[in-house]
Amino acid sequence: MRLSPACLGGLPTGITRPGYDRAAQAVGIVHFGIGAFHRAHMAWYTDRAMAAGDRDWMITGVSLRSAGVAEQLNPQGGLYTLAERSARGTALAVIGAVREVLVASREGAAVVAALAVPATRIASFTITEKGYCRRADGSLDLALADQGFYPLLAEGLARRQAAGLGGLTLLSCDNLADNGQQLERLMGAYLAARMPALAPWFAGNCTCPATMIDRIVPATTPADLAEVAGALGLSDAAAVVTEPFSQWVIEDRFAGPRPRWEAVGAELVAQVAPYESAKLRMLNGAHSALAYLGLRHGHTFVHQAVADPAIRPLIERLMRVEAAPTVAAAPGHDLAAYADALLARFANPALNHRLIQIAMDGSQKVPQRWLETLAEQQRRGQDCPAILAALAGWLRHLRGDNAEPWGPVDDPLAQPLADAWRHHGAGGIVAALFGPAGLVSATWTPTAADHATLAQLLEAA
Ligand code: NAI
Ligand code: CS2
Repeated sequence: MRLSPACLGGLPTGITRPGYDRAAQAVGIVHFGIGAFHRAHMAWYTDRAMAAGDRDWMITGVSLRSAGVAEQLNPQGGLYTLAERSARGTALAVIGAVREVLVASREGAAVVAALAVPATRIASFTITEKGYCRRADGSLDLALADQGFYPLLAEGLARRQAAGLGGLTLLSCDNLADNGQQLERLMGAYLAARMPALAPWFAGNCTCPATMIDRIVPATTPADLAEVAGALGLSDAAAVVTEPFSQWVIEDRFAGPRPRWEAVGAELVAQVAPYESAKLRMLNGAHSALAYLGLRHGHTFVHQAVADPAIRPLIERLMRVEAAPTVAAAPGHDLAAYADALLARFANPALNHRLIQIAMDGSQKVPQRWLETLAEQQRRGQDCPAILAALAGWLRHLRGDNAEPWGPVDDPLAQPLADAWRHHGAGGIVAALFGPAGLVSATWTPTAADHATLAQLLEAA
């Protein structure tokens, strides 16, 4: 039998279940990209906010690419299990905040209608870094944007304007630097090009707060589903697995009402940047380094790579010596203790976080994870040997060094990056990717010394 609202009463004791009347709650949030992370993070916060007494914050999920998650969640009435795993064991909770999932490709009109309902106050996003459709210089790629969330959101906002409704808060929960500001700029650019009459209304009525989002959520595996089914006595096609840790820092700049997420652990602050740059440059920077160096050393999971004495010192250096000094920490945020806590999280033996998942989409991740640190340290005249070693690991990955056994490179720029390797080889690949006309990013221009170090590292491989 499959998990569904009718089964909630019969779940084994010890499994947390929704602490509110789901059927009585209206939808207040439309979420684009309802992948594993959203289910383990924002939906979990929202579920607990409603359990704490908040009302009408159910979530309508939107799938932009495939019907998979709709097929997992809709037959279960939106219910799914969240499994929190650590060395101490697993805690299970059934989360009730999702009402349904719409598939944009066949239910676009329903997505627009959901955005235009008066009770909807927030449109949120976990569409991966590439979902924002940015070019290497950060500008909007209009042709790509026409295929993504932009037209649906624009149409929904136009309906709200026409109906005299308030604007929406657009909440990006993706790992981009300045995610709120970027979304605001990109949506503004989309409207300027495609619906110029709506642009001033958007600017005057909608807000895009920045967020720092943190919880390690590996892609769910068949073994995870089997374990959850064993504990539930029911199958659950939409279960997600995560660590006990979670953090959410949100810029308190909403266009209208919002859930009381602060009652369930979120931090509402005036400035997210200090938390966000620490997280992106230290956690994510270390994660990507573990991915490319770990795959090279034959590892599969993060906990294996971080335990490898050939890799660990580089990761420590990357976080503590190279990234941390570039971060203007928030008051009371001890970055040395933060690095210690990150290493302990990476070592979680119960979380089989695949390096190949983190290695995906490097062209979209590397700029905010490594290149901003490199650029800042370059201004200070400091070298970053750990990041350069990781960067060489990524370049080798792009060359296809990990194709056996991991398959082809999974990156929206895979083809142009492979072409760049073919045309430029080890001697020219660095110049082709970085700097003002680079394929990947303009934020960091390598010096002659960086070129020499990278050439040496690539040769040694
Ligand atoms: P996932 O693979 O489970 O879900 C990704 C979602 O994004 C899916 O709904 C997919 O359809 C959508 N998507 C993919 N490419 C897209 C595109 N080009 N345009 C529009 N939508 C697209 O991945 P998961 O784990 O949910 O992560 C998603 C994002 O959440 C990450 O890229 C990151 O920015 C953020 N995040 C993830 C964390 C994690 O540990 N999994 C933690 C913190 C943030
Ligand atoms: C990871 C992140 O997949 C990746 O690239 O580095 O998703 C990481 O798990 C999260 O940002 C942790 O909050």
